[in-house]
Amino acid sequence: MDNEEMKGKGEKSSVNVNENSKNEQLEQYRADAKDQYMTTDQGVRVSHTEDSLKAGSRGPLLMEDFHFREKMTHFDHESIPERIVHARGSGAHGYFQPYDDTLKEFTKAKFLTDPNTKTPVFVRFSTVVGSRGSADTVRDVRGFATKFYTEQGNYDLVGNNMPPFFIQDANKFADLVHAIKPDPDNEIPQASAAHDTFWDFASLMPESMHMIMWVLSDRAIPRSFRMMDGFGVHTFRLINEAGKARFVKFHWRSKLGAHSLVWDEAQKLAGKDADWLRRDLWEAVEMGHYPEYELSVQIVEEEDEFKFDFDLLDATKLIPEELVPLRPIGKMVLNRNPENFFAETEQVAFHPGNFVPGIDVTNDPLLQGRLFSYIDTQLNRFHSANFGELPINSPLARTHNNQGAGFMRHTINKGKVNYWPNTLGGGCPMMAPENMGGYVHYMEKVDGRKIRARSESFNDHYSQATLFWNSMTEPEKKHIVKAAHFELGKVMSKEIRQRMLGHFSKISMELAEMVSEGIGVEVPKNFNQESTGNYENNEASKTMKKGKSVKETQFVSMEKNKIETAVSRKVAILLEDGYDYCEVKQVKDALEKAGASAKIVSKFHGMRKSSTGEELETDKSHITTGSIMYDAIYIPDGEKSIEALLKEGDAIHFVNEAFKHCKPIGTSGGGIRLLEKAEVLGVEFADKTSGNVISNKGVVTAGSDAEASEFTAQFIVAISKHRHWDREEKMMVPA
Ligand code: HDD
Repeated sequence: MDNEEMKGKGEKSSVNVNENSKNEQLEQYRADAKDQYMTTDQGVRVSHTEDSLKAGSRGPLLMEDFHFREKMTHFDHESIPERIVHARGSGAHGYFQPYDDTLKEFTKAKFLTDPNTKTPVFVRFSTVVGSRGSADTVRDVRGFATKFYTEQGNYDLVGNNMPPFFIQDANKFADLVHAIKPDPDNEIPQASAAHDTFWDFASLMPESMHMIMWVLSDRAIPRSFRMMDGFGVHTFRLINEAGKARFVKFHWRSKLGAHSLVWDEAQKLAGKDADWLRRDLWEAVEMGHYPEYELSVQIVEEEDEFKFDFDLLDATKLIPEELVPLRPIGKMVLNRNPENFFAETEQVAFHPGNFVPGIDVTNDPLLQGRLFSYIDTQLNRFHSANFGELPINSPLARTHNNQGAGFMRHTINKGKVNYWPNTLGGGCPMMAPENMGGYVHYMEKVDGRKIRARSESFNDHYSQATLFWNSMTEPEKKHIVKAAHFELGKVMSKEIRQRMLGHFSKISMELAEMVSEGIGVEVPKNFNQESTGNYENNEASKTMKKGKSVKETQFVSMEKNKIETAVSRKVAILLEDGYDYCEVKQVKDALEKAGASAKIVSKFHGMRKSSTGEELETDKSHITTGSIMYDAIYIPDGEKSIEALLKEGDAIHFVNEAFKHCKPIGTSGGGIRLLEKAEVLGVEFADKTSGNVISNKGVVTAGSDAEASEFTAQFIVAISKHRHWDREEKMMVPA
């Protein structure tokens, strides 16, 4: 579906109401009524909106001023309750298209199997903990929720950017959220897990340890929503035409790879540009750098259910890709920004229980609990069961049922018959048999005693946390330790800190000792914190104990799975009057050709004159930007320009900070002097006057006689690698 057609989805808003000819007439009337004039909600043209109607120009306001009353009333009601979790989010429209029809063997869901269909989607990315106005770059899980407007109805894949979850049973969700949200007495801290209540809860919940490792990792501070993977988390079911079921896990992989910020940068961005991730997504879509994600599945045959050493129904576990490889099935492209944040991004309502034929639930107790929560919370947000009629929520597939009335009903159901079965309405709306697309729930055999318990097969809380730790690269391990120093360093209770160290010691003694160093408590000996869950031993658990497992996986580390590309990377060009125009032009052109964007940063806004008289306009002044807003920096040669930069504290800080944040830096000739002044240490530079180019630890330097093309080629390689952690040894942030 192309852009124009996608727009059609947005415009569908009015379609619900204007299917009859009276409403078409109304639309026509509205179109003819020259809509440049402001009107009231009743369509009456407004002659003056600056002043309210008064009894004399110094007198009291008059109630008969219907324009004032309506305008004020509308404004007073312009908000709805924010989401209890995932309040802060950003959305984009796009489409999903399967590569081929190979998934037909496993599912009858047409949108996953027909390569000729582009299914419209709306995606909302979010943080979990913070309020609607909180900063984007906080350490948190990111929501990754996708609504597929399929021909067979809406399917929602409501996932996160991490594959496990904190808890195994939905009954703990309220406790988890209470613990991580700001304290109830003083509403502090905003959008952060770093306080006693969260770590108190986590330290009493051994089942959260795997997820805790992910949250302490760089996955929790993504560089961009575009550079983030997504996971369906639960094991779901795929059902094929013959009714055969298989277990499935869903994965989104960003085509730009998964990349992170560094913690110091994330914290500074929260102040300097709290909208960092939202702006990045918006601007990328506006510029045509459409974010793309590959959808893959891991499929497990029903007979293999007990062949792993973890339970497929346990949402705190992932399936290592060594045991079940990913099967790529299609691509999602986000190519259109919402036109109205409130109407679309705020009012979109997801539900992990919105399924289409071919996809079904499992008995994962977390998933089962979610099936209740989402519709319940939407009722709180919209105060009406009619939220499904909102344009962003209404399916492309035609809706036809006897549901009617209620707050804000839009659809005008006609006739007298609103019950089923009926003869007066010709038996309509009719039931759809399975072969006509009717949804038939998978007939899983269920049989058990009523019991408030979990299967013993859920009772291993450390193996996958250890697997995660063992699979990290050295820099990633260090970042986890630093994150723990911060998070637990903010915890006042030493007892809680120590309990967490106890858990870390069960994950890895190396981890526990490294964390212990920074938080002032000893690793406890013989630590044992039993889970508060009620685990029941059963046959399944015995079989699973002997199941397949791995000690290390290649697929959880961002570093090991890095995709190298310069596309959409932001490069700051630091210059002042007197720069080398020819060099800037060549480098800028080459960067843009490689898909990066290059922006000129100077002390002040205005035109900057080169040594040969050409002029370039400054995009950002130092006061309005900072190195944290770029992926790389480039300082062109030019004696006067370099002399000026050497005297600018902001420019020196810019370079120093980018260096400490492990970002690529490129310069030539006299620019090397700026690197020296900015304490770019432990890196080999080219001789300033030579013809050499040297790339060392992401710092690319060229002598004044070097070929610009050789410099740009190496600089682009350095940019593609994103961060150069090998500098971190000596130079670790804060900058
Ligand atoms: Fe949830 C929102 C993802 C467990 C209850 N959840 C919400 C959103 C995402 C997730 C992405 C935001 C949707 C949007 O952008 O509007 N939630 C997850 C994942 C979970 C998970 C991946 C674990 C696998 N959630 C979970 C549980 C419960 C909830 C166990 C309750 C039993 N989640 C909610 C909610 C929210 C929500 C309270 C708040 C706003 C909304 O639903 O629409 O119902």
